Amino acid sequence: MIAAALLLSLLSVAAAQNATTSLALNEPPDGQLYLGAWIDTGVSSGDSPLAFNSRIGRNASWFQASQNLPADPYDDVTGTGGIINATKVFETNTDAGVYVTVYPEDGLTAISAQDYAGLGVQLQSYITAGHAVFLRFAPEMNGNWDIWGTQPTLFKATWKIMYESIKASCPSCAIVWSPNAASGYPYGITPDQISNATDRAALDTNGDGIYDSNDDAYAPYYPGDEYVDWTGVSYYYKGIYPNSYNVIQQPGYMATAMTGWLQDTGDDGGVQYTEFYDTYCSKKPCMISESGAAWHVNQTQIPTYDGFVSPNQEQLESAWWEDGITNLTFLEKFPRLKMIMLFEWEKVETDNDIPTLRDFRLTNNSAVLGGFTQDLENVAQRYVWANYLPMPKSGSGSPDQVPMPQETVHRATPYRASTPTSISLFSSDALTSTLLGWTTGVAVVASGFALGASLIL
Ligand SMILES: *[C@@H]1O[C@H](CO)[C@@H](O)[C@H](O)[C@H]1NC(C)=O
Ligand SMILES: *[C@@H]1O[C@H](CO)[C@@H](O)[C@H](O)[C@H]1NC(C)=O
Ligand SMILES: *[C@@H]1O[C@H](CO)[C@@H](O)[C@H](O)[C@H]1NC(C)=O
Ligand SMILES: *[C@@H]1O[C@H](CO)[C@@H](O)[C@H](O)[C@H]1NC(C)=O
Ligand SMILES: *[C@@H]1O[C@H](CO)[C@@H](O)[C@H](O)[C@H]1NC(C)=O
Ligand SMILES: *[C@@H]1O[C@H](CO)[C@@H](O)[C@H](O)[C@H]1NC(C)=O
Ligand SMILES: *[C@H]1O[C@@H](CO)[C@H](O)[C@@H](O)[C@@H]1NC(C)=O
Repeated sequence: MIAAALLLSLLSVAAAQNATTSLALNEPPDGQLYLGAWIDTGVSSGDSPLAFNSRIGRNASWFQASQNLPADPYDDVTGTGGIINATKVFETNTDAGVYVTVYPEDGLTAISAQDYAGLGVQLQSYITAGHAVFLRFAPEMNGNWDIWGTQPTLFKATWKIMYESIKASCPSCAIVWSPNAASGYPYGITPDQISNATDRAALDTNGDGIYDSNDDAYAPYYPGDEYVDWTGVSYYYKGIYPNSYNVIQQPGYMATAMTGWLQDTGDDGGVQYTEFYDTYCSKKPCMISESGAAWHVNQTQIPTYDGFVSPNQEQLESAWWEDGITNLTFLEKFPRLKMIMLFEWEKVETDNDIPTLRDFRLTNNSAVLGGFTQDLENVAQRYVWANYLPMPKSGSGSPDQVPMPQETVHRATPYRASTPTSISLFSSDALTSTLLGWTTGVAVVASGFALGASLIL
């Protein structure tokens, strides 16, 4: 009896362990993670997943692309709009997954049941062709730079409908809930920009009548564990105020995406923004859904104080990857972080009314690429790489079976890519001539934030 009871309890311990260690959809084994890339495949860049793989000498496991829902008409001049062109992933001749970011560009209420059904069929066709799928819907919903932002009540209601609709036709699609990383929250957003009283109350999570960094940057938008397969954050380094010149990031900056702790030299030693890792990576695997450090190709407002030395592109970018992507201390500290997605784009972004051309790419400049691939070599075993799989030629799920856009329009402006265009909140008054480097800069940002962004609801 005792032996049987012991056996039974051992079995239940084993079963419980199995339950807690079972992997989520698309989750790589413990001790490993994915490296994915979001490539600018627009005609003006001419880049492709195949060319990216060739540059790094490895086969990335995921490639990201975005489309709107309802889909935009296809533009045959820029090659944008419509639905994503998954052939660009298939032509790597690997089983790399298709990571689809979907923007509800016409607003959360503009999506019909048919739109979801069509998206589900589209995504399922990639799985049928042998390519796993992530769907990241309406990302960065906690910011206000996109039409679906700062609407927590509507967002959660829409999300549940989206989740159930997609799962009905694409049960193996892994659906990613992915806010913007909390640093700088609430990103200068004022209560009058929140659409209604219900949402204003929902965003004042500590109920003190003030919408500020003490409020939870994520919880108001979380639809619940039963509606999420993976979690993630967008995370970038764009310099220090006013985000228009090149300066090396502070050590441990990558960890801030997980812990919410942003170090500075102020009285408190830093600012505690909403913690991410313990809350959102424990029950679900998590990812950095898009990421990069901005090299300001055309820097403006360069500090003139003695001792400021502008880094070169490789120095700036290596500080970024050595702090995260190739940093074993970082990877071991956050083992539930199971994907890092590179934003391989160069684009103009505007912060504080200063537009700069920003190069986030780790594989374009040859010195940057050389340094990156060399460091990646040291941690290559840590990452899951794609295997080889011939490109599907015909039949269900092959590119020729995926519905391609019928409509053709000509548009003047290129298709957008998603990154917050403004996360610096502070007037230039806050920047004093005593700026001495990143530490002081971050302190200025933090104190400017405390002064400027505590707005009464
Ligand atoms: C736990 O998982 C292993 C491997 O999948 C399996 O062989 C074993 O029977 C499972 N144990 C229990 C108690 O479910
Ligand atoms: C990457 O995939 C291609 C195409 O299948 C294959 O020929 C090549 O050997 C792979 N490269 C590596 C480094 O595995
Ligand atoms: C999709 O990508 C493939 C491979 O690069 C290309 O041949 C094809 O023209 C593209 N289709 C569209 C509609 O852009
Ligand atoms: C940036 O500066 C370079 C070199 O001065 C120039 O060729 C380029 O046109 C500038 N780009 C932008 C977007 O201002
Ligand atoms: C690696 O990550 C740890 C933990 O975030 C950090 O303390 C350290 O400075 C990083 N190393 C480098 C070289 O950036
Ligand atoms: C770097 O990007 C530019 C476009 O921004 C492209 O013309 C050039 O071929 C790229 N170089 C490499 C080595 O990828
Ligand atoms: C804000 O109010 C709540 C409660 O009435 C509604 O459910 C939301 O849909 C509404 N949000 C928007 C953006 O209209």
